[in-house]
Amino acid sequence: MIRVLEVIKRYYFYDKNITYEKYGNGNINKTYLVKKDDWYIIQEINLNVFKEPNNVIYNINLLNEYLDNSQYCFKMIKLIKNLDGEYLTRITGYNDTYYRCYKYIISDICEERYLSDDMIYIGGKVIGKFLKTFSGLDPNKLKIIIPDFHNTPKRYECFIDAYNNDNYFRKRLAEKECQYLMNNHYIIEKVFKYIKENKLPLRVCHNDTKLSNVLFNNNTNDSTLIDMDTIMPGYLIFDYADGIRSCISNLQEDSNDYQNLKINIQSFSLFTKGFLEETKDIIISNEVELLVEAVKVITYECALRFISDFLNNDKYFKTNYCLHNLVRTRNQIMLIEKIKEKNDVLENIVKNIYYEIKNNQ
Ligand code: ADP
Ligand code: GN1
Ligand code: MG
Repeated sequence: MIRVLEVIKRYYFYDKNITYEKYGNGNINKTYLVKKDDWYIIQEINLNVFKEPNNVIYNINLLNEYLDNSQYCFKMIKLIKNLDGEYLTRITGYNDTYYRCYKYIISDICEERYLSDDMIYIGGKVIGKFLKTFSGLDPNKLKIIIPDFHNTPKRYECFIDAYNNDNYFRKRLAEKECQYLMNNHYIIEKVFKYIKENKLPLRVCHNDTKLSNVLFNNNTNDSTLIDMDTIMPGYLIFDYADGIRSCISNLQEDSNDYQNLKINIQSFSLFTKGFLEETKDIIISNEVELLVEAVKVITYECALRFISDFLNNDKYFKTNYCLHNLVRTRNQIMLIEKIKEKNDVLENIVKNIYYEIKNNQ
């Protein structure tokens, strides 16, 4: 925490009455809320995850520059420079640490993170609008921040390695879940066949579109997409899918009450409607065809990532207790099962919404 004060001193808003506290429930970076007359967010970048913080800043600024010269009105967070005119503040010491700063954005979200129907619809629109806004920007101009981020077959290989090595003797606690994931590998086949055959366009994607990364404010244009660390070339279907994954369950992603997990079809419809209304002019039929498949893939991928981290002794995601990543895995496995049960219903909803939107054009 002492380092945070050192960081704050490097910004124009510092004075001796300033206060700061830990903030937010992101799984990766350390976030602090800084309060003076105005509020600010200071974040320590997780160097274990983001090996090249300069590349993260490069991508965020590239998108902001593109946006400034485009016809679209889209709200993205803007970085604040420190007193040396830099976007990254480096604190040297036994371990160097990197920080960045944003203005605090006031939003409608409450403590329990309850999402109303309106928010879910707007969430779909914000993520869809992001994809549309940057559809004219060549994704190859972006730096690759985390290679193979949504390469689920690679994630599967890492899981199998962690399982076989069992370096931390945790496999015995997760045998049932590991077997489930091995038996369900087929979930990813169709989507990755299309990717291998180049049937999906590479786009500028956000890649981390769970709805806690949207700050809601009444309508689409006033809501802000945050957590831009994983902006990279990617596939539209995964940005859709992770948004859906995060809003169709009645439970938080790490709830231990997963036996009572249910999915909300109304939330699925609302998010899909918002998303397709915004992407209708850019989305291609192969992408529409794979939307529901992608929801299963991304949920399966999350389960793989959580269990791999559990087997590797929790080095990646923040955890609050020993079985946290295992509970997250069980929760995602239950979500996969519920999505499978309703697969045909969900496919029909996507088809109907898409054709309705296209026919009204
Ligand atoms: P992580 O990579 O750890 O998820 P995020 O960038 O998503 O980090 O930030 C964590 C949380 O902090 C967010 O979910 C949000 O609640 C809050 N947050 C981050 N940036 C801002 C901001 N500029 N204004 C308001 N809240 C913010
Ligand atoms: C992480 O940073 P956060 O909490 O928004 C993770 C996502 C996972 C998500 C699961 C860079 O997102 O990929 O889907 O946790 N981000 C990174 O909750 O790995
Ligand atoms: Mg986040």
